[in-house]
Amino acid sequence: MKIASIRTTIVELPADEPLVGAAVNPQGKRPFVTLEIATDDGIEGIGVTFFGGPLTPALRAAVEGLGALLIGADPLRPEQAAVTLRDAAQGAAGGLYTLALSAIDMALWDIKGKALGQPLWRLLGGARDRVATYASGALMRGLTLAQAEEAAHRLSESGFRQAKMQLALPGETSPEREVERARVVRRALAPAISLMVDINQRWRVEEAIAIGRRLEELGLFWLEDVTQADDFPGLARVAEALATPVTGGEYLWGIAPFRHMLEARSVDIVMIDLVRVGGITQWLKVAGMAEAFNLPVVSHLIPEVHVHLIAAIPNGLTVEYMPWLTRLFEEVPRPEAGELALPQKPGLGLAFDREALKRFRAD
Ligand code: SMN
Ligand code: MG
Repeated sequence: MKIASIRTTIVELPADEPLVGAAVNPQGKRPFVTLEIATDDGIEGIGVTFFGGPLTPALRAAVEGLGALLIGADPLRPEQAAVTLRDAAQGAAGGLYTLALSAIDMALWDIKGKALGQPLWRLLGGARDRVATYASGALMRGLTLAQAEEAAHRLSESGFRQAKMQLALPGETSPEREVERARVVRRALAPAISLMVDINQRWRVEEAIAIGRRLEELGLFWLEDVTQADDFPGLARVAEALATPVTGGEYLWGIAPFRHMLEARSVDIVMIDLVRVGGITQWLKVAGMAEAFNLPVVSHLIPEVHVHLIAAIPNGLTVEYMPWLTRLFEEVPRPEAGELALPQKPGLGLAFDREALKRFRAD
C-alpha cells in the first residue's frame, strides 16, 4: 500500500459550550486544519490539528508541505514517516512542525486500523474495557461567579462524575477570591462529582503553594498547570508541598521535555496533548515513560481520538471531554454516566461530516 494523495482544509467551528451552554465567547470561532490521506488501496485516513490561531493558514501549509513528502510512502509505517519528516525539517521538534506531524501521524494510524479491521484502542494495546471521562470547558475563568455556580448546578444533572473548572481569575484577584470561587463551584456540584482545577500556568510557585494549601480542604481530584509549564523544579516544589495531585504536560512539545519533567518529579499525573506531542506514535512513548515512573496519564482535548489512547494503555486515568470537534464528524463517542464507550469501528472510527466541512470551510 502506498500514500497516493493528501487533502487539507481549514474549518472554523463555533466556539460554543455544548455541555451546559456556558460559553464565554459565544460569537467566537475555533480554527482547525483537517487532513485526509488517500492510499492506492482505496483506504483513507483522517487527521486534524490546531493551536495555530492566526497561524492556521501556515499550519495548513505545513501539513501540505510535509504531507507531499510522503506521497509514495508506506502508510503503515508511521515511524518511518516521522524520520523522513524530521530529517526534511532539519530535526525540528516543536511548533507548527509538530502540530502538522500530529495530523499526519493520526491519519496514518487511522489507515492502519482500517487496513487491519481493528479499532485503534485494540490495535494499540487494549488495556481497558472502560474509560472515565470528565466535563471540561463549562466552568471557565471568564464566567462571573454566578454564571459559574449556575453552570456547576447544570453539570450536576448531566451524568458526569468528574468536572474541571479554571482558577487564576482575570483582573483583580486574590487568594480569597480564588478559594471562594472553588468553594462556590464545589458546593454547587453534586457531591459525587470529582472536581479538577486548571490554572493554565498563571500562578507563581509561592502563590500555587499558598492557594493550593487552602484548596486542600476541597479534596480536589487534581490541580493542573499551577505554574510555568517548563519550570520543572518549581512544579516539583508545588507537588511536594501539596497532598492534592498536581497535573501537567499539555504545554510540552514532543517527547523529550517529558523525560525532564518526570525526572524532576514535577507532577503526579501526566497530561499529554495529542497535537503538541507529535501524534499518536509519540503520545504512546510518553505514556510508557509515565508508566515507568508509576504515574497515571490523562488526555488533553480531542476526546474522539484520546478515548482510544487512554483505553489502550494500562495507566490511562480519564479522558478530557471538551467537545470542540463534535460538529466535524458524522458520529462521535458520547459520554454516558461519566464514561465513554470504546469505538468499535476500525481505525479512529471517525468520518468527517461532508456537509460540515463545506459549511464551516474557511480557506
Ligand atoms: C485548555 C487549554 C487549551 C485550550 C483549551 C483548554 C485547558 C485544558 O488547559 O486543560 O482543557
Ligand atoms: Mg489544562
